[in-house]
Amino acid sequence: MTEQKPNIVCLKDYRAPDYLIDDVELTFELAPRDTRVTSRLHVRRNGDHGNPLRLDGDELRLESVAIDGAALAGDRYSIDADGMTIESVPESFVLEIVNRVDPIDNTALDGLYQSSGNFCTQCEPEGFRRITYFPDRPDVLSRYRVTLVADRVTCPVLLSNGNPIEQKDLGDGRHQATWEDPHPKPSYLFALVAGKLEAIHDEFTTRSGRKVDLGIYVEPHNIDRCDHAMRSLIKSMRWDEETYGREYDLDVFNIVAVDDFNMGAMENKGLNVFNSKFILARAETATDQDYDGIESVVAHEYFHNWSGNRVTCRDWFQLSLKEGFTVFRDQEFSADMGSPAVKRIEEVNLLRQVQFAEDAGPQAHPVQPKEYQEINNFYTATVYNKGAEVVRMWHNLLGWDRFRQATDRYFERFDGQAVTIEDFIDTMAEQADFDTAQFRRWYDRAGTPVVRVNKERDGEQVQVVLEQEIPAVAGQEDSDPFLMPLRIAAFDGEGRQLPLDASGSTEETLILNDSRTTFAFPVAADVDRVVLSLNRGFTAPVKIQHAYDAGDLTLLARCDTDEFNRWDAYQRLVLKTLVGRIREAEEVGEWPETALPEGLSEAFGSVLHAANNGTDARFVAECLALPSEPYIAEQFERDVPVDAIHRARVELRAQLGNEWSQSLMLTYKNQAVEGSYAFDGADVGRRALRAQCLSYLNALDHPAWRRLAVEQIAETDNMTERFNALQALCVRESVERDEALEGFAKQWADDPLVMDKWLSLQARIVQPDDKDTLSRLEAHPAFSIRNPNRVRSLVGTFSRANPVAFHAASGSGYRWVADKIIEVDGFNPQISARMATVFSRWRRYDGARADLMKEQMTRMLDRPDCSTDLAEIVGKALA
Ligand code: B3K
Ligand code: ZN
Repeated sequence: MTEQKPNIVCLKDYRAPDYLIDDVELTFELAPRDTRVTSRLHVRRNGDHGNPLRLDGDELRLESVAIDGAALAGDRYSIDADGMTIESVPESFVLEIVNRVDPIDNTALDGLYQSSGNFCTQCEPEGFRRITYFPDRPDVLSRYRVTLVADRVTCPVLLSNGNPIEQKDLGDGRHQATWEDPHPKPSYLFALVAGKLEAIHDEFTTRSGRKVDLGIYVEPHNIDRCDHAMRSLIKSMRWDEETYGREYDLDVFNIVAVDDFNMGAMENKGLNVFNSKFILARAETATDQDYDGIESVVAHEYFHNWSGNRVTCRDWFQLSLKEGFTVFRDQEFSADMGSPAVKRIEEVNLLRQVQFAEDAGPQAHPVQPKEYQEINNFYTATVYNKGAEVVRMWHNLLGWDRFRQATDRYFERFDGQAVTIEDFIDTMAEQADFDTAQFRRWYDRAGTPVVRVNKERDGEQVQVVLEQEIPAVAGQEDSDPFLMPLRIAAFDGEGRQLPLDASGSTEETLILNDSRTTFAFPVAADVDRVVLSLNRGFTAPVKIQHAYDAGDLTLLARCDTDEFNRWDAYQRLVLKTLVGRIREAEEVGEWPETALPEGLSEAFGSVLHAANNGTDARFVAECLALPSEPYIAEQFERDVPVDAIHRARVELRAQLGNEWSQSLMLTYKNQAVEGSYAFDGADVGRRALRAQCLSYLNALDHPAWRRLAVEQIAETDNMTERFNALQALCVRESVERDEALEGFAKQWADDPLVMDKWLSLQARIVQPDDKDTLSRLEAHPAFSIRNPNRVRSLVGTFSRANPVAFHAASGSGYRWVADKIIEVDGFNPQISARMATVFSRWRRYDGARADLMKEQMTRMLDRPDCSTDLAEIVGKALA
């Protein structure tokens, strides 16, 4: 066990910086080993005090320190493990520091490192201190002038933030380029890239007439995979002007794609650095899902230019200020680019599966956390996705016009400043006619509220009672109610939408702000049945409990005019069937022989047939997708029946496939896409629906359906259909499956992003205790433990999407994953800590499994060199 006491950073301890730095001049003499960094900081005292100057620094080799040109003797400053202190300094001065770093040894991918031999940086949140000594906190904003010096042959491209100022040859085989960023920014937005890269270029003229040169830089062999990202960038720039009135503010905007990257992408000012997964796409190698991901991540990083860069965070407790808001912005952008209902379904799926789970476990924290040990552990679904839901509620409560007035004011008032969530709330509150103090609870209180809804019919009136229940989590035990908008409607037994008031309006947004809220509406005496449609469009990020019977859900799945709720009703129906079977098996002690419930079967058929009657095929595909095993597991508070969940799901797929095989086959044929691949809404929908049909059919042990998949692989021109068919074949064991997997590996051996798909498909199907397959995959040339994308594809998918093997009763799954985490922790703590969250909710599993999980967590923690990142995650889980 690490004996060191964790260093806890608390929001309440925030103090303004003692010194500000107006201008930064950096010179990098780049080399894989011994990169020399010369930093000239124009420092100014902030306020009246005699405090020393403290600079953060991590793993730096100091060469010299000088103030106003005079070198400092060793006794004028001190160096410790976290930085440098200079005891007495003038009121304002120029501090020159020279230090060295070794990018080639930087395996944590944080700070200045190399990817495929090219230099790149990642500084958010605390990576800049791994480059040079600096007050590495977001409330110190400076103008940067950066000069890069490097070998002309190995580094023909030299990029940094802002606008290019000059480039020259140094005559000794090296060249240099200088970049200047006129917009003051915190150090976390600094970036440089140098290497052998090629670019595609385009341009965008802002509505006030600024011509912006756009560039996407990639390794030369990827140059034919950048067009979709460029189109996405241009669409994002236009959308932010049209929707939020936000214009771009530099002469250039560059994006660089790198293969080794800890997360999705980074919004460095004017120089976004991306995980290549979120840039590279062409029809033969990327799926529709990849195309979607690229569009939304490119948009997300671009939108940060205002929500994050121009207006930034005072400290890291304010992270959701930029992330929640920017996620909401990118969600709305994607909704506008495609199908709003499908987009909303995807968002809620993620929220329910990842954020609700996080919010119910040992890592639960509010949207604005109050303390942390390692800030990198707080880039979470709560900060990002629940944060976005909270912004969405502002938007729903204020309405678009007032919300937009508030965002205009926010950007204008705080432009160039580092601000707080409180500042955002205050600006929204100026437009609000409700109790914003109560609304603030969404930022302060962890846990997912439950809203229990009861309905009573009293003659010609329906009385709806809504009660809030606030779970005790993470030491927060109060049960004060939240303020939330909840959109509702009602239907009669024929599926006709009922008026909710005398004016005839058929939808109401209730504002719940008490533990108990009632709402009544009149119904005609001859209406014999009333079915409520609750939390339409998922207006509030809560769990709704209401005693729906199968008939209610079937009716809503067919008739609800809110598409999101139509999907939700169908999913609830499926979930009800699955959970019912699992519980029955538990009760009787053996697996029940159960026929397919008629209501569910009919609902399935009517959803499937809706695609032939003009319903968006993509929406239909979303409905037909069975709830994932982890989401089914969420329905069980303890002793999660891992194996029964798997079995029930497999069995239901086969029953539905069997019952509807003819219609599935017909739909599969009808939805075939004519012509060559295009990333176009209608075609994407058709492919998604065909994928579902093929998966249901392949749940049956019949060569004809396997042949269909094999033919699809052979005949298609694109990765979406190839991958979907392979995935369908993976629904059960077969010779065809094994041959297809082998053929795929041969064909795409040289394409790491495609091989990630292959790794994850197999991680998903590897059987419990099959150590040989895991060893074979690990040893495969497509895998590398050093690359985060590979690790996520193999280890991440195994631990999150293959519960039967991860939770194998022998403990072999836990052990294998823990081995990988320990190995990764030796060189990349951000990734090991993230991987370890899969163990966090060990208490929900039966005693034997819980003990085995605990044992592995103790093993991870009980190492003298356990990183602080991993120690925080595992320590909290075990506490
Ligand atoms: N802001 C970055 C995330 C940085 C994560 C550092 N561990 C990407 C984004 O949310 O846009
Ligand atoms: Zn972001």
